[in-house]
Amino acid sequence: VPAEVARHHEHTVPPGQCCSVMMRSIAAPVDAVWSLVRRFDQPQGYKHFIRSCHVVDGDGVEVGSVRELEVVTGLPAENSRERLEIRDDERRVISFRILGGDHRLANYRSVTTVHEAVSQNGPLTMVVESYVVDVPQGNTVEETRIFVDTIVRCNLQSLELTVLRQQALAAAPHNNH
Ligand code: A8S
Repeated sequence: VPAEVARHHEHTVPPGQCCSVMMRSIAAPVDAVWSLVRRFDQPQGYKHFIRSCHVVDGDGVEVGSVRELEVVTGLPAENSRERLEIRDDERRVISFRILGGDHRLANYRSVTTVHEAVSQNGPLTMVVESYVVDVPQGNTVEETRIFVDTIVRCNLQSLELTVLRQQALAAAPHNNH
C-alpha cells in the first residue's frame, strides 16, 4: 500500500472515540471493485443494510455532497445523513462523515481504499476500510467496536459477493438468468 494512501487510515483518536480497520481481499480486477465502492450516490449497490439513498446536496460526486439514507428494518436506526469527504478516483480513496440521523453513531468517519494486489491466480484486489466514531454514552469502546466492525464486515462481504456475481454474469452472457 503506497504511503500516501496508508496515511488516510491514520486517525487521531481522542478519549471518548474509538477506531478500527478492516480488510478484505477479493478475487476480481481492481476496477470492478472500485466501480461499486466509488458510488457515494448509490451505497445500496452493495451495502445491504441500506434501503434507499437520496443525494440532497451537491451532485453525489463532488466533495461536500450530502446523502440521506433509509436503513432496512430490524436495525436500531432508520436513517442517516452523510457527507462526502474524499473521493479520489486516481488513488481509489473514498471517505464520508455522518452528519446526523436517528442512530447512535455520532461523528462517524470512514475511509475506504481499494488496491491492486499481486497474485499468480488471476486478478486480486484488497479493500481497506478504517473508521473513527464516538463511543455512545453507556457503552464501552469494546461494545462500540464490535457493533461497527460487524456492519463494516457485512458490507465488505456483500461487496465481494456483488463483484463476484457481476464477474460471473459478464463471463457467461448466455447463461445469466
Ligand atoms: C457504512 C457504515 C456503517 C453504517 C451504519 C457503520 C448504519 O448505516 C447502520 C446501522 C446503524 O445503527 C447506524 O459504511 C447507521 O455504512 C447499518 C444507520 C449509520
